[in-house]
Amino acid sequence: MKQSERKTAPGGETHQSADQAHAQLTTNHGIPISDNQNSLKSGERGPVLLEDFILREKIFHFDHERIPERIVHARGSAAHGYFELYESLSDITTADIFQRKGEKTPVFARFSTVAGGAGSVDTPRDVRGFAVKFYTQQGNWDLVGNNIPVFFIQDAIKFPDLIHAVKMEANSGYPQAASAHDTFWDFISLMPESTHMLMWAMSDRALPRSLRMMEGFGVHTFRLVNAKGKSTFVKFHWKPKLGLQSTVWDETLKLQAADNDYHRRDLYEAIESGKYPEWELGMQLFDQKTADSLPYDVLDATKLIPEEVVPVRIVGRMVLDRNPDNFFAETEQVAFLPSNVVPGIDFTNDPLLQGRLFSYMDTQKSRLGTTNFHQIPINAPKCPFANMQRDGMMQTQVPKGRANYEPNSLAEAGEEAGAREDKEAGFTSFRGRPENEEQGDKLRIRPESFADHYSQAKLFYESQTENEQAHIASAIVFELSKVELEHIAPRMLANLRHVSEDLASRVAKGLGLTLPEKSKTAAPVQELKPSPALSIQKNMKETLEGRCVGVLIADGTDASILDKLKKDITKAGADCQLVSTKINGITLSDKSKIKADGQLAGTPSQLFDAVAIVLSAEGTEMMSKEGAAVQWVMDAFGHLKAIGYTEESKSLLEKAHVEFDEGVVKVDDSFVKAASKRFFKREPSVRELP
Ligand code: HDD
Repeated sequence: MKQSERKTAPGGETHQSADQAHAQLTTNHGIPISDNQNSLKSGERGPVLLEDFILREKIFHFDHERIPERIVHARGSAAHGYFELYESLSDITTADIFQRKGEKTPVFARFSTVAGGAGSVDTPRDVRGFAVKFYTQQGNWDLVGNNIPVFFIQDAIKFPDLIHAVKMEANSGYPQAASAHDTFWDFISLMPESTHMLMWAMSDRALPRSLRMMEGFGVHTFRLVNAKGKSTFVKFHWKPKLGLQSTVWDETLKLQAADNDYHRRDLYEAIESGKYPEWELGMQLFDQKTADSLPYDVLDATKLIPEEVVPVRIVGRMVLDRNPDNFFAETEQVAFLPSNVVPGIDFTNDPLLQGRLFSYMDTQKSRLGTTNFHQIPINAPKCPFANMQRDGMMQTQVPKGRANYEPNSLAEAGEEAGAREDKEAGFTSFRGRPENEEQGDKLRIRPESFADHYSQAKLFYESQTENEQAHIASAIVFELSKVELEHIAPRMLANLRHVSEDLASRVAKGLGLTLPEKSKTAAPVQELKPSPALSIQKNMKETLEGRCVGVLIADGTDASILDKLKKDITKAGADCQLVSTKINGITLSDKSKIKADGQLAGTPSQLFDAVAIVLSAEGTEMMSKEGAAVQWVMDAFGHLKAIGYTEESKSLLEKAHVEFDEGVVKVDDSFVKAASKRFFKREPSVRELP
């Protein structure tokens, strides 16, 4: 019998009825509903009646449940939390959030991919959005950044072109969530200013292991302004407590098949289990003199300032400790606006930022349908707010009185007079520099200081480890191999020669092409000192905290070894997940019965940071005949992970062609230490790198 049939009694009534445990079911207009199972018909087998307002309202609402997805960053996951200030910054800024040491400010953070639609996978090669709404006592401050500190373009007027080029192609509607196609590389190869960010996008930064293990950046140079009106330039950084970690490309591809929601689930489950994700907020603070001394323009969003040049000062931390109650109401409806700054924080003339100040407000109107989107609870400030703006679609506030204009003298008649401006505490824009370049002629022009498109791309490449450089080269080879128009790859190679001759020739070799002449540059390429802070591998934390270890078990697995292993893994701050051919009734060596967390066929090893194989001799024999088990071990090895094993399991490793290097250890005390890292040195033995 079908579920639906079981629930419904012969008369078409359900067994449920409104009682103390359930609120009364009503229409949206409060009319109680007696039957939510059957539409209103004329006769038992007759036609459905138009009169059925209960049916019509339900279907009407359902038909309109979807709103336009974000034009970019459609796929995202979010959480609530707080920001806690480590030290007062009152000497640098009047921003209320930065005044009182130890004070906590509520936040809502949303992480996203850029190119894919709302239902696309979590793990494509892509930039990740890192947007934080701070509900400060002086209004909402939105820091809408990415996990990459620079951007593809310098001027907002190119943003629609960039996004059209990277999204699925206009005629065919594919590829979804992938930059490996003609139009992206056509555009990029014609836009040398994108080369620096391209290096980041082709690096492991675009393959984060977890949203909890990536950095965030405000990208633009902003200003902090103090009580004396003095401005300090600032670049914002988020540093993850769990350290930086990425996956390798083959693992990423396989993750797309293993779990569509890999990052979303990881974030949600970490918070549910009380392992609250945490980042520290850092600031690069510098003055005009420093800005003028740098060999690039701080208003150019394709440039970063190496941490070695201007250090990052850590000023507080963000902890995400609560999942949204409702995905749509919160994660989908949250509206970030780079124009949301609070007194004490201000913009610079970065032309990309200036364009964003318009774009986000505009997009909310088309997504959320009304200028009153700020009244949706997730968007509303948590401090009082009042002005003379009125009405509009979906107005939910009921302002009292007639003070909907200003100035008014209604107070003199004892009437409610409404809110007034505050000359002292109100937002005042920074006046600009005395020798104000804002007073020039009207021009559609890029400043000369934005002309250098390759020096920082080169800086980034040269700051990577050898293994990371190889990953960049192989990513470009992979992507360009998908490009069908034959004139695009040579044009890209001609540009890459300015980044690095080594990189260009590796890519050319990988594509089977000869190196073309160098392209023309608008400015000479400078020698900048490499910045070790830009490499993931040079800064990786050796830790198992926040990670997940998969343990392959079967009937006969040694109970005491498994028990100790589980304890060691948990003690190191990681999750331990048991994987077997069946979920229920696994009988261990001591005859105890346990449950596995995942069935082998649906729980491949790419879901784990390290694996252990704890099988008896019979278990090993059985698993050796199981293709998925052999693949499980083979992939863990190929994805450069630690593998722990028991003596009895050894032959399964041999069957999977595992080479016994420093990352392959016996499941004893040394496993947790090995599991705390990845073994990049192993890579040349498992795949050819360009
Ligand atoms: Fe953007 C969304 C980050 C340039 C126009 N952007 C969006 C989101 C992030 C960023 C994280 C998702 C926010 C969320 O979770 O809801 N965008 C950036 C960064 C940029 C950038 C770091 C460069 C430094 N963006 C940029 C430009 C424009 C836009 C130059 C337009 C001129 N971005 C948008 C948008 C979106 C958006 C179309 C889509 C949904 C939304 O705003 O709310 O307006």
